[in-house]
Amino acid sequence: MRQAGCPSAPLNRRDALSRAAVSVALLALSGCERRSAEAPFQSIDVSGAEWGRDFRLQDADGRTVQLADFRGRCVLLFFGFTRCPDVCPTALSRAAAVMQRLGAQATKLQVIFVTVDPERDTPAVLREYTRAFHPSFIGLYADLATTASTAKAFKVFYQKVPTGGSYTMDHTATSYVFDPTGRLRLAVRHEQDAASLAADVARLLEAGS
Ligand SMILES: [Cu+2]
Repeated sequence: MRQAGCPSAPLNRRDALSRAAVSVALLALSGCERRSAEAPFQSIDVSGAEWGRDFRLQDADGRTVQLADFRGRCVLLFFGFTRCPDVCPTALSRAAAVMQRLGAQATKLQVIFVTVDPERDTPAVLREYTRAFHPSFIGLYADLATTASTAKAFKVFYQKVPTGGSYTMDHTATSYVFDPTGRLRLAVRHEQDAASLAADVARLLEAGS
């Protein structure tokens, strides 16, 4: 009865059945949660993480910047490089859209772009780049060793990829959100939309400092 050349059919069926079972279980779970607690964040909740505690980097004016400078506000942190063709512009455009959605609360969110390419992203380049997305965004940099240790502390991977006579950078596309007390709370997938990210940030702001 089963056709030769279609060996995956039984596997698919089993897969579909187990997926249905999982869905039912998840539905039951979410029903419970809705009664007892708030809905989960749309971003990945990394509250209590032992990593990503702080950074010490330079801003475009050469001032040392660390997380404590933003107490009382949420921080959206992203690592990238200004010559990035796609991922960084997308992430920063989304951050700008989040600002717009936050409305009056937008002053309570600081967006920070950390370059993983400090050799080419000079302070002037960084300033011009971040301001093109939103006047309040800031770009931070460090020497190569500090850049590497900071990225590692945030579980961010990056590496140079040669392109003919030049190079581009591969890098992690995750953004991070800190709450107003300076604790790392959320990891944001590159694919997540501005609306759900804005809702998550608003919730952290409402929870207070
Ligand atoms: Cu990028």
